[in-house]
Amino acid sequence: MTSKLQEGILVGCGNPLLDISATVPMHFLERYGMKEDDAILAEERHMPIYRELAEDYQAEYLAGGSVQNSLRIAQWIIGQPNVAVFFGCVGKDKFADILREKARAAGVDAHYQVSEDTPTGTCAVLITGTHRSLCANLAAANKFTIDHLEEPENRHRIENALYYYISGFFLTVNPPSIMRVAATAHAKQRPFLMNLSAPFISQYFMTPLLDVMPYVDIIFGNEAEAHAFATAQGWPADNDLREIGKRLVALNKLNTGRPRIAILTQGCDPVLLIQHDSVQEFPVTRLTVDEIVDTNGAGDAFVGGFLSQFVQGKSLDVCIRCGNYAAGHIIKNPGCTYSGSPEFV
Ligand code: 26A
Repeated sequence: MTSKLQEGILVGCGNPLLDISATVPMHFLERYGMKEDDAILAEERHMPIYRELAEDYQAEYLAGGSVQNSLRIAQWIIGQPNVAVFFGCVGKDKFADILREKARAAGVDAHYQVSEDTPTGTCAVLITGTHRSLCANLAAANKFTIDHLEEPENRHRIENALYYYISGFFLTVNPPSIMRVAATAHAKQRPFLMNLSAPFISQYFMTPLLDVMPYVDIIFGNEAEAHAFATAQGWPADNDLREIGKRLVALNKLNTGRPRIAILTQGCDPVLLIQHDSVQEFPVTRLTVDEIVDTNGAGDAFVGGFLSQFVQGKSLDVCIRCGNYAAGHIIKNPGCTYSGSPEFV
């Protein structure tokens, strides 16, 4: 980082969650009807998972929540605090204190709405080898209301930002807030970035996702999420990822002066950058199994690395290379955490 960035230029909204992470045997997932590398919302039958992980599997507690992860990683790479502002809802408890402290330490300017009567959300992270399965109990995160964005100081923060990033996950909580931020971005001609987040978002939240899509300048996703979107849209089942990317960028867009871009990751296979009819590939450095601690947060870190360069006006090429660097780094650390100073040049 050489030149100083304006504070608060990047605004994100999401679910602040504390990750409860442990390595478990496959039969643990099977017992709860969960799949490897999936992300779901907890139902009543999943509630015992959190206690089981803590009592029987020496679970680790780590700051999580997809957007907050991305912003922490972006801040780590930018190296100048308070470039990123985060909104989400937590409870009044110890877990909220941990999240607040981790955000602050990373340099994220978090402004949480606080629910008086609901605990901070948690996410069970079930590690099986190089896979991870997520089960989120949103709790307080689900209590987020648009009132929080309407508080004068937060309204000011949103108006003053130059870049906006919201996860598809947040569609499960508060679509009106997403539409509000998207409309502000549009009115000010500033980039609005979104993530497909998980297959279940396209399966069950397609209506609000399509409502916001015309505002989306850059859409992120991995191969499973892109295929889930394609299936939910009724696109041909044999569509390959490139074809799905081209269809994603061709969906209706409000600001036609800035054509949509899709960035699709596929694990250790190359990242695809889709613009108009062109598809570019960006290779990923393959880690050995021994180097992998866990893949939790890899997608979020990719976005974080991307954002760290995007807000500095760097080319998409540099943004994606930094995304790959950040994802590679956090895979070598527990959850979406980093160690040492960033080494991206
Ligand atoms: C609405 N859901 C299901 C979620 C999440 C989520 N963040 C927001 N909303 N489900 C899992 N996560 C977070 O994703 C990160 C890994 O990509 C987890 O907290 C984890 O840190």
